[in-house]
Amino acid sequence: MIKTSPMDVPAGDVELHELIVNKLIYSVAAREERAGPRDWFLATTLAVRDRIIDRWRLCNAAIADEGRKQVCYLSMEFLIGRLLGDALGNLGMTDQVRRVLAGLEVNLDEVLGQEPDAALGNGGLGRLAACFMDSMSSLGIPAIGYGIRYEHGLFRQLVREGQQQEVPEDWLSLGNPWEFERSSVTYDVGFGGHVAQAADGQLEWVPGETVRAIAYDTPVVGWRGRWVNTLRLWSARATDPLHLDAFNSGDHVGAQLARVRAEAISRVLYPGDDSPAGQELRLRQEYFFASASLQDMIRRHVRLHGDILTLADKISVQLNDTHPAVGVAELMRLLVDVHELEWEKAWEISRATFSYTNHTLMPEALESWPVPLMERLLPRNMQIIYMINGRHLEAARADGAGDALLSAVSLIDEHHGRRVRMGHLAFIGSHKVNGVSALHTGLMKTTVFAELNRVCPGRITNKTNGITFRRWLLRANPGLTQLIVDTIGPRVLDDPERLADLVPYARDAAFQQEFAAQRQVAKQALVRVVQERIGVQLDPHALFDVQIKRIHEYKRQLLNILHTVWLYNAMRAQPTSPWVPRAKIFAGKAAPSYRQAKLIIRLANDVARVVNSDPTVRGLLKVAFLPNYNVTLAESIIPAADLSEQISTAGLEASGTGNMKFALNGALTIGTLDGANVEISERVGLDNIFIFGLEAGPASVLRRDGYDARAAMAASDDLSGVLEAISSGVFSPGEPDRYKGLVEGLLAHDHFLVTADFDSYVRAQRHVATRWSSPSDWWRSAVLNTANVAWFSSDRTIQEYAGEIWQVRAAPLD
Ligand code: B1H
Repeated sequence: MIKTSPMDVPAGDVELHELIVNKLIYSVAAREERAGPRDWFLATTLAVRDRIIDRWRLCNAAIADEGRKQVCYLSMEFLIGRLLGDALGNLGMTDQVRRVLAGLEVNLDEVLGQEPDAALGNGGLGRLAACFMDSMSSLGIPAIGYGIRYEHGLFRQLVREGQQQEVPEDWLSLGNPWEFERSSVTYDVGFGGHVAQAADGQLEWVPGETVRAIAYDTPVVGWRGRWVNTLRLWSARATDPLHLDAFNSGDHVGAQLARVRAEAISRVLYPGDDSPAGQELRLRQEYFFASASLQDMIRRHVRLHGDILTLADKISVQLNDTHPAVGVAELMRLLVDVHELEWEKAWEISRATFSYTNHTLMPEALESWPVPLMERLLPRNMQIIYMINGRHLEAARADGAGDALLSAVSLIDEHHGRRVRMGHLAFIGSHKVNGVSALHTGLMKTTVFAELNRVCPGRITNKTNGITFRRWLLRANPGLTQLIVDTIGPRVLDDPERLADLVPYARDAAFQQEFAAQRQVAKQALVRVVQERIGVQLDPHALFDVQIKRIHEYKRQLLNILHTVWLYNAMRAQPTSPWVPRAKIFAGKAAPSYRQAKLIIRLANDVARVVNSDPTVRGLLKVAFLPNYNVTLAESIIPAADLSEQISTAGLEASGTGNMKFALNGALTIGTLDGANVEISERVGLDNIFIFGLEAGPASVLRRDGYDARAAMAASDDLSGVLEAISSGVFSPGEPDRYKGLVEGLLAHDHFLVTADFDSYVRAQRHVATRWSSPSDWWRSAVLNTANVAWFSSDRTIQEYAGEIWQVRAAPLD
């Protein structure tokens, strides 16, 4: 019999016990003796949610009563993952809930495992938004995250016969206990139509189509439960769901077309990690959520403060990349057309309100929209963009800009058909523009935004990314966290800078052993996961060499595969040499339309199959490609990693944030001097990281002037051996030519300098093996990684944004 009677429950737990049981009975309508893990997940979440709501109300009241300035973080993506474990951790309730559930003969971990990942993002950009939401709540910075409530998040990845297959993801299918539908918070968003001139000369947009945005709110609770912010995601509905006339006259499908068209806007997340899908629907999504968010923000501001002129004093809007950049024109439209402000005043307010984060310099990822599409879909916004551009070019000309400079800074790109440059619009419309690592910000000033930086000096600033330690250390790695707390005290939980107190322990043999023991626990757990998911048996004592991230040529998973093949060849040639046993672990999704990335996944799987079934390398080398990489999988892989692969072509990875998660958990990095790797290497010290390869400057020269991979191949036996094996079908015996094209392509135009960096990479991997063979050296370096990366806490990043960009103060936390 299940103990639902509070009689045997410890006094301090009675209230929670009753709450959970009540939720199970009255909200889930399940019978205790029949309830399954999913029922208990719902009941537990609803119980915990009540605690959060109490605080949420207080925080919202405080923002209103105290007239606090608020951040509006506009992002197409929020890759938040599971929420229950995070909420329990932040509220300090994990142990108590575990105990209460155990009293009901329910296992907390099984309950946590019921929650689907909220995968409303592609990769780093979306995960950064999620870490920022956690930090803003933890610091008491009033904030709303605005985005889209995609019915289907990022696709689920299956691997069939070594190849990626995409199936729709369905996170909402069993309901979402975290969200509140706000049927009273709705806005109409227009598309198409024309611009009319009223008798008084005022221009008015008459849309041809109207879509309704409905708010869904999720509370975001910060560390120790002291502050709760809101994640407000918009869902699209038709204003007129059914054309009854058409329906009644028998056109049952046609009667619903408008509805299908409207609701398509929030149906699915675009799975492109680098290039905006060049499709109208994408632009409709961007405008839909930017407009609804800005309307919402203005309505709240006017209600609280009565005066639109003080908008920028009370609200700071951060544009997460250019995806919401059309908001610059939309805010101007709302201020000028709806609130009837003078253009100059509106522009001053708008620029003081907006700031913009750039996340990539890759040309294919810089959004631009064809002018004809903009004119058709958003005619009034397009007029406003012309007005902004006219004044902007006039000012530049007055400052002495010549034609070449004017054409480079114009919002309209005249070279590739006429297109609106969304990065330029975001730049011009913002008071601050930031990059996401020191290197990236420097490159912004000399590449894509070189000319705008001349015209608007001082606007570009750096804000190196960060990660929330609550999720990526405390929750993901409770064993290591406990060891750290036992060693340097619990203050580290509130103040990550205390991690530096671990430095003296780096040489302490006993501490090293305990540190290594925690890694071993995490590795054993991962071994089980890998066995369950793909049936590959890893040796927990092997060096776990891990690359997990989106699959992209510039991230160079191919380089890692080439090294895997090199190791395989070398081990087979000399199986009795003292090899360091390795497990090469890969995970990541490829954009469905990205053929080369999908081929790389296939190669990784083909190499895995051959290597794993070859008895000569048994005990020396295993390769695992784990399907369906997501936040939850990352949480179990990262604590188990010994080596973190951060090997992008220098100059191309804006920051990276996985690199920080690994270093925090004590993995050593093998990496190029790219993105935040540069700053990580400065902090952990060059003795505790394996840096290799071309630096950004020389790499860009080589890429520009052309680089001859055939020469590299001729000069390196190692490289030619590897490429010949792949190209001749060693890993695809059933189809020997499968990778011929890939290898030929690499030799013809190695755009990402894989072959250029190969020898240097293999050398660095040898240093890795040498260090591994000396455990006291390895673990000293590992401890020094954990000890020296406190700066990469997203709390630090957010404090910089708050002080230098948003001018927003944290609320006092009790
Ligand atoms: C990053 C993107 C991105 N940069 C377009 N750019 C997208 C671009 O759907 N789209 O169209 C989606 C995502 N994502 C990443 O941002 C960088 O590559 C990382 O280096 C960086 O760490 C991360 C967060 O700043």
